[in-house]
Amino acid sequence: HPEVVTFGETMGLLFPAGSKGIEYSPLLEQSFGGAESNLAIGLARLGHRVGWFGLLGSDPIGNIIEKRLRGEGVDVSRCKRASGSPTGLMLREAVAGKSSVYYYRKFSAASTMTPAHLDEAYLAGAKMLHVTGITTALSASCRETVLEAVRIAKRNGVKVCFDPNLRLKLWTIEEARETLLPIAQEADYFLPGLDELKLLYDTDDTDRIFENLHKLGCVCIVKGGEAETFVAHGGAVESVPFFPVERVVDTVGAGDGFCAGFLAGVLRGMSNVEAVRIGSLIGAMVVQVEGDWQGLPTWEQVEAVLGNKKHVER
Ligand code: KDG
Repeated sequence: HPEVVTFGETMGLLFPAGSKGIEYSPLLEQSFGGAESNLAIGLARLGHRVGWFGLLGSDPIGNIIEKRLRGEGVDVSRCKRASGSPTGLMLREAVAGKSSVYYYRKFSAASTMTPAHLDEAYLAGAKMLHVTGITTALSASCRETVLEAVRIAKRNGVKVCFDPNLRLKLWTIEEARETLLPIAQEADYFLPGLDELKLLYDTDDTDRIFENLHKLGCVCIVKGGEAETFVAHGGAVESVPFFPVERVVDTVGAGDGFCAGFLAGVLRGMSNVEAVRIGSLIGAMVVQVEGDWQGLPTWEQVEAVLGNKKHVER
């Protein structure tokens, strides 16, 4: 049975083959991405049993996603196909260092998910449920599905990990606040970015932000300080320095990689601070490789970087 269960929308991804923008690129490369499936790939590579499910379209992009996740060792046994709506798509470009995403996901298969898609026994058998705010922004029925999954987890003693993953292309900040903060209240682990907290709490005052986090009462891991991650727990705040990065190639997926590393640390019985170190190492590895999940390491690669194991080249 999976140790961690997660669900959400995974979309096809199209992006220019060269450094030109979409408008002037006759060729687009193809991949896929989704915050929750990125996390699932991350955990699977780190050696953990993880299940991801969602509603995909009955189309080639859906096939690519399901087959690749299965190939990565993610349990997709609860994944379903919709008959009347397609797998969502996103186009991405980086022009003059500024990256933009264009979503084609309204009325996607994933947005039609309802609480009826939840398998209570499957969720109840896990140690951890991971959900993100993206799913709650897709539709009212998706929001209800996340809330119901959290209720199922709580009544079965399954820990809840929540990444707000604020996407202001999907909803307004007011709508986001109203939905995301109550879920954070229910979570055992809350993993926002500092920039997201500034928007959610409508303040740049970090002291006020931490006061709010302390009131939540859960373990809060705040990503993206200047050069550090903060662990706010039990009224105290600890800071964990970032891992140095030689060259940032693509920051998308870094938060999901961080979260995978953090959860792997927690599952391996590490302290929150030690688990954050693993998370930030993985975040640093992901940003050095193009793609949302391609740079996610195996546990052996993590150990090699930490110096616990020697790398044998040939
Ligand atoms: O966290 C990375 C995700 O943003 C990306 O894979 C796509 O899930 C995605 C989204 O909704 O933006």
